[in-house]
Amino acid sequence: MNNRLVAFLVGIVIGAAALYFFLPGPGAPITAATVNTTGPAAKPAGPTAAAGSTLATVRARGYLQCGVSQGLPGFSNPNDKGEWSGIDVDFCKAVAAAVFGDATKVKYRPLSAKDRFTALQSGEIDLLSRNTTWSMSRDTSLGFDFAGVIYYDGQGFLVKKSTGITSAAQLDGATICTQTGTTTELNMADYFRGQGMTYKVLAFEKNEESLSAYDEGRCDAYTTDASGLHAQKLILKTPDEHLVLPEIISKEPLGPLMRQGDAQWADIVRWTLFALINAEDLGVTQGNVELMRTSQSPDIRRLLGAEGAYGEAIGLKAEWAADVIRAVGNYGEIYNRTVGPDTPLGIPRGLNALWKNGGLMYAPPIR
Ligand SMILES: N[C@@H](CCC(=O)N[C@@H](CS)C(=O)NCC(=O)O)C(=O)O
Repeated sequence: MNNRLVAFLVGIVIGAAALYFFLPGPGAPITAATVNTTGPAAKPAGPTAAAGSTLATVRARGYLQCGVSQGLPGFSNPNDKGEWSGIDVDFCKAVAAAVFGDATKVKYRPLSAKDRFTALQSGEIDLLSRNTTWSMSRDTSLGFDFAGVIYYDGQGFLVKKSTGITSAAQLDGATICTQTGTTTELNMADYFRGQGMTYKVLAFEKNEESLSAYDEGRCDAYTTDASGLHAQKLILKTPDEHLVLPEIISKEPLGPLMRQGDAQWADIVRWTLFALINAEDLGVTQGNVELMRTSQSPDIRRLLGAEGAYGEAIGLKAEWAADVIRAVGNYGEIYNRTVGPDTPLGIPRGLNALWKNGGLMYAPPIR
């Protein structure tokens, strides 16, 4: 036998042994290791969450690390005692209530638009709840999963009334202030190109810088999500002297997101959002949740853990959603408390009304 033939035969023996030891035999259990769940196209630069580990990490740490914005009234804003409030903050509390039965078990990590994604990818935070637009690249190549939409928004412009500008069509040649690391910058480029108009951009990493640049008259207009315009108008020196233009130039579905690759954690975050919306849909409120636990409605019973094993299915206790509603109320209550018509922001429900009231808020059923 020559050397090449020997090498060939040895190769066959080693290969057969490897197949014998590593391939599952007939009837062998199919485990995560034997099933390719990610599909052939691996993510280029995705995050590193080990499957199923986030819940265990959060429990072991004893609190949720929730990424929020650095200060945006109605969404996530600290008061002078350092207490945070807003729709994004309430969602952090909701997830803490779902996991711990205690909405105070959360720490807020204020993040700029630019830093938010690295903080989530690196594992510094468990969840990003920071007026973040769900876009394809964020959902795919950046390696995240969005839980759903907590606020349907769109981008607009703010101008000084004294400029006489009443429509975005009059912004040709304007200097516009905005924040870096946002969809805002990209949409603005698309909009002006599409309209055949030119513009100059003054973009800052810190929002307070872009807003004060606008307030000081260094820009003709300020642009961001319409909710952000309503929120930030309040911070300007003379809010009444400014006007939100009628045009909405983009879709900004804002939602909480987590690292891709941890299906259980994604389920927890997603179903916390759905529980808030379903609670409003079913008339379950912070005030009536105890009473509702004795309701005969099967939908309400399943939501509140009086029937079925829905909490168990996501690694939580039966009353997880009841704990969420006890802590923060339903979606409508959160909306009204943070950004709604009776708050300083005064934003009507609009697209964020329930589906049965002409809006887009619709959650899959718990069953
Ligand atoms: N929804 C857009 C914009 C989000 C954004 O960062 N907006 C700014 C302007 S409203 C903001 O939240 N600033 C507050 C902060 O940086 O803390 C996105 O996801 O890119």
